[in-house]
Amino acid sequence: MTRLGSAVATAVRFGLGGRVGATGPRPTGELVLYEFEACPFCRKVREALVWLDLDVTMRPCPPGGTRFRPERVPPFPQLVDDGQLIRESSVIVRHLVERYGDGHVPLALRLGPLTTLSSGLASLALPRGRAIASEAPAQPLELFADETSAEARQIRQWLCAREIAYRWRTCGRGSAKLAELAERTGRAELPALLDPGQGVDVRGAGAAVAHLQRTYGR
Ligand SMILES: N[C@@H](CCC(=O)N[C@@H](CS)C(=O)NCC(=O)O)C(=O)O
Repeated sequence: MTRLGSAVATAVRFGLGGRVGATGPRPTGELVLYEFEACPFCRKVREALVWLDLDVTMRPCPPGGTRFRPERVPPFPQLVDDGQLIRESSVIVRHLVERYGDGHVPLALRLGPLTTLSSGLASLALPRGRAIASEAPAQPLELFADETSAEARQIRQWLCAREIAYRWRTCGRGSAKLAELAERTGRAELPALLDPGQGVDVRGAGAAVAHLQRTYGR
C-alpha cells in the first residue's frame, strides 16, 4: 500500500492504530496473535493492541500458509492470552480493553457493521496473495512500529506473506517504548526492525525488507 493509501486507510479508521489510548494493567503472560495483514478483522485487533500499548507475538497465517495455519482452525484473527484461546475480532477487542485498558472499547471499534465496513475499506488495497516460502529466523525478530504507517505495513506484509513470526513491539504515539528503543539502540527512528540473531538493527521499510529478503528470502 502506498503512503497515500495508508493515510486514507488511517483516516477511514479515525486514526486508530497510530496512538496509545487508555491503558490498564500489563499482561503477566504472553499474547500470541494468529492473523494476516489483509484481513479487516485482524486489523481491528492490531488497532486495539496499539491503543493499549501491548506487545504481541505475531504468527502470520496468510492464505495457503503451512507454518502456523495448521495450529489453528480458521477464521482469523485468533488470540492466545497466556494460554487462553480467544476467537472473533470483537470478542478479542473486548477482552483486551477489559483486561489491559479502561474497559471502554474505542468508538471506531464499536460501531458494528460500520467498523467492519471501514476496516474492510482500509484493508481493500492489500494483496491477499498466497504464502511465499522463506527461512525461519533462529532468534525472534522484533518490530517497533504502529499499525498505520505505510513503512511499517510494508515490513509486516513481507513478514506475513513469508509466515515469519516476530515480536511486535507496538509503538503508537505516546508509547514509552520509543524511549526504550532510543536507550537500547541510540536511535528513536520508526519503524525499527531488530534481528538479534544477525546483530542487525534496520530502520525504514526499504532497508528492513532488503535485509529480510537477503537473510530469509528464498
Ligand atoms: N467474525 C469473524 C470473521 C473473521 C474472518 O472472516 N476472517 C477471514 C479473513 S478476513 C478468515 O480467516 N477466513 C478464512 C481463511 O482465511 O482461511 C471475526 O470477526 O473475527
